[in-house]
Amino acid sequence: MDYDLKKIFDCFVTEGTYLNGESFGSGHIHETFLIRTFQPDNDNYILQKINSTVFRNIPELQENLERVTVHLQKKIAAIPGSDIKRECLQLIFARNGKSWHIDSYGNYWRMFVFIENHRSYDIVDSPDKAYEGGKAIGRFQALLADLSGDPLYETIPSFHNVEMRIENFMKILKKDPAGRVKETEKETDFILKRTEKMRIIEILGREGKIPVRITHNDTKFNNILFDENGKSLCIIDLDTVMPGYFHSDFGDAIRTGANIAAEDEKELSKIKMDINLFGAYAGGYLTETRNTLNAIEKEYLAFAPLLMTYEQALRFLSDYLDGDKYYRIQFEHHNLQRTRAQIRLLESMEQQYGEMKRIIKKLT
Ligand code: ADP
Ligand code: GN1
Ligand code: MG
Repeated sequence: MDYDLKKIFDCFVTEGTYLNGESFGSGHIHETFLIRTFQPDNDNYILQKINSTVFRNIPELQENLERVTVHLQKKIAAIPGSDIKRECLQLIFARNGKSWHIDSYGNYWRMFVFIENHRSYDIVDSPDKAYEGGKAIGRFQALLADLSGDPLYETIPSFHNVEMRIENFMKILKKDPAGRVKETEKETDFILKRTEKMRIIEILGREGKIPVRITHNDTKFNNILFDENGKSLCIIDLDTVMPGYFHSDFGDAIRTGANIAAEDEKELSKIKMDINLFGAYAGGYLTETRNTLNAIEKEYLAFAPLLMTYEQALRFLSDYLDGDKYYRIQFEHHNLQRTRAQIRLLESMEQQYGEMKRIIKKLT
């Protein structure tokens, strides 16, 4: 889709003037563009067309984002030697006084300062990066623990409620809206065999054994930006920062950061969870959170990557059966390929679960 990026950019309050704009990044949700400004000394920007199918209430989404980014900016600015421009996501306001702009087609747009010279990793190539990523997520959770005021809005209701996602999957199976159920019997079987086991975090939450905390909820490893020296810089993609369980963040970062292959790898034999990357991430994460997590949270930490990989397989498969309505896809059977890759990854984790539990026990 072609957009008049300059016209949209001009609706925001910026110092520099528009030079050019191009598609940027590999996110699955929004349409993201890097906007370069004419003046070399001025900031460049990330302009996003917000996915309004996924996020149904954009004023609430943006209010969360404003609160979270301002809170993080204040806290990070107080750390000696910090670089606020690169360590915090910074929203740019539109000329209408809001942090979003609606174009003449009814599309919602928002803008951030572009974090220069960052690196982001779809696949992690060293335990050092995994450790650093773990520390960054742990620190992020700690920084948000004292966010004051009302609870954040639930920008996507029941986002990581796997029981609800299973229920929804059953409905889709019954309805078969895209006529694809028949070709996914093997994958569906795999999912259905594990439904009981995967409910445990929800059950512990309901019993009050695992507390609700402010979590990121989308800790895909490429949402952690690094600097040129391999140090973590900034956590981005804050749309789903809201109340949740720490397990979601730990699990999703391992799902994406300890897999030695791509999230959608076609060649299933290439997919494996690397136990060293797992251990390194967990080590970094626990340096920041060891004193916060309660005993039950710690006990179930090793299970979290299995749960989040299961949930992701379930989500990709549900979307495939639903006719590809949620995730941006690059080719026709992309969501099925993604499902198969996540199933393979979960099998790899299941094989190594004993060792994962031993590592966490040692680290806690
Ligand atoms: P999605 O929800 O679609 O994943 P993100 O907010 O994660 O959207 O943005 C997509 C990609 O754009 C990111 O993976 C990252 O590469 C890039 N990106 C987003 N915000 C910034 C920023 N402030 N500075 C630099 N890159 C960014
Ligand atoms: C989406 O936005 P992005 O691409 O970082 C999704 C995550 C999934 C992920 C799978 C709001 O993440 O929940 O785990 O794709 N984000 C949303 O790659 O649904
Ligand atoms: Mg993202």
